[in-house]
Amino acid sequence: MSEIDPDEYPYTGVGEYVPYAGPRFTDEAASERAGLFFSLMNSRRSVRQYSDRAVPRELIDAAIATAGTAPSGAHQQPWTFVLIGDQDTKLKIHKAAEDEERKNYIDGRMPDDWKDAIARLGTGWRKDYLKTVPWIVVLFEQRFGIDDAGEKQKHYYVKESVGIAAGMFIAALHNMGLATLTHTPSPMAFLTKLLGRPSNERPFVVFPIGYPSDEAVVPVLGRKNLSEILVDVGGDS
Ligand code: IYR
Repeated sequence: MSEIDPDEYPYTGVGEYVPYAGPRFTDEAASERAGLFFSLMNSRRSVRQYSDRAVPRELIDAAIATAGTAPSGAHQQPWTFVLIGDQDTKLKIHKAAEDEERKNYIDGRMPDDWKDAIARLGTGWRKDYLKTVPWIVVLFEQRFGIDDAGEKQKHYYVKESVGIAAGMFIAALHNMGLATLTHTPSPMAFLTKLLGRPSNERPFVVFPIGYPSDEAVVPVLGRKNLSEILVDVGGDS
């Protein structure tokens, strides 16, 4: 192991260091893994029809643990995953979410341009899946922390950090054959109260989680291809 030269890395920091323990692959092995992982992730879709088949709690725990490995601003890990498995709470979330979505879709709170933008997704105010799924996870962002002395602690890059954790959560679930979707029943403030969360936390996204129903369908949407999302500014590296 090479020594860390404080002159080359003046910001190395004050903590202790251990050797990096992540995997190292040959280019060939990396390429094969890359293809497999792309195929797996490219089969992910937001699912709105679920089976009521039970999902072992340990699978959800594993997905949350995986999400918790996400990088975060100042390594503050500003996320809380609230797990709901009891039917009574699911029904309360279902009712409150539909109440908000009815105002959005039916009572004109959602502007026409927004309605137009999501029309091809086939969504509507009814959110039956919130009653069907065995689990709901509500991910909260911690806008600031509270230190041991009860003082407010500033959190950095909260949305970026929680967004990355959400992505890793979705990938972990998909890797297990579990389905989910990112539901944001806006406004979501009712979740803070309903789930008894402290005032430094704000709901970020609702994840209904379960096995897809055998009849589940998803809209034909296609994805942008690589040349549409990659800008190559030249060079061979
Ligand atoms: N939150 C609403 C509306 C909605 C908004 C977007 I942006 C979507 O991509 C999908 C739906 C709902 O969940 O129905």
